[in-house]
Amino acid sequence: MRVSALIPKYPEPQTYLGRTHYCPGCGHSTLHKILGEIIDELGIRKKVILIEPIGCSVIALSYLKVDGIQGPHGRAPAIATAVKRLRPENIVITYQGDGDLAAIGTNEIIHAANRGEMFTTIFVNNAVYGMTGGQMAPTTLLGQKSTTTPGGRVAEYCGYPLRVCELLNTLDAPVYLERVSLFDLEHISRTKAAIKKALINQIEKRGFSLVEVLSNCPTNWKMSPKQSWNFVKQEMTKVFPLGVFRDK
Ligand SMILES: Cc1ncc(C[n+]2csc(CCOP(=O)(O)OP(=O)(O)O)c2C)c(N)n1
Ligand code: SF4
Repeated sequence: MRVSALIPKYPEPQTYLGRTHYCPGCGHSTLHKILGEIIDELGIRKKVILIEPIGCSVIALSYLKVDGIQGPHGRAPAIATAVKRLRPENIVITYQGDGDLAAIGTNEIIHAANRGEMFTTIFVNNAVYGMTGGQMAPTTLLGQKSTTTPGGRVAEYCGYPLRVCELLNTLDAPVYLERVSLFDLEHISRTKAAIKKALINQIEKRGFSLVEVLSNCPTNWKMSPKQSWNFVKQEMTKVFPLGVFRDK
């Protein structure tokens, strides 16, 4: 028997195109790959409309072979609302960072979730504004250094880290809210399962789902990829506990 016959044949990725521009070890790359796999597994590639944000993932559509719209400065939920209402047969996904979703566009996500819009949000919480050089985000931890909090975030001046899943869990309409992470293989699998579930919710017309993904920014945190994932695991999860907040 030839050795090649023993190697399992995996289907060619249809959606994820690979070769991203992200910094080495950045969670955005892993997340794009997972999202591509899920879209392939659900067979929805031709139905997906991805609303990409402002931030490092501003050109996510260059790496995922789906239709989409660029929704800068936190407005992805408004664009997604319009697209989903006009084209209910499509699968509409917003992909947003914490600067984009939880600072610049906080009102957008709260009202879209409160209206129970029928789209799916992937919220990437890496505790800083990555693309613009590591400024403090609403999700920056107390004491965490950023370019705008060089001595560490102080609650008296900057408030406290904003917990988006917990905030949205006060609303009646959302059907699914979960916080996951990518710091090891087990949690990458959990993230994949959560995003898949959120998309199945949309396929089954259940309502608004959001998956918050605790991610890293080794470049702006000034850490190696390994150190940055340890920071996510040991420090971020204390402030942003993982788990399902809503599943109805
Ligand atoms: C100097 C400057 N200020 C503000 C902006 C607007 N802006 C674009 S990306 C970004 C930060 C996005 O951060 P986040 O949503 O956390 O995404 P990440 O890059 O961390 O993935 C901001 C504020 C800009 N482009 N340039
Ligand atoms: S700056 Fe941070 S968030 Fe942006 S690609 Fe690099 S590591 Fe990722």
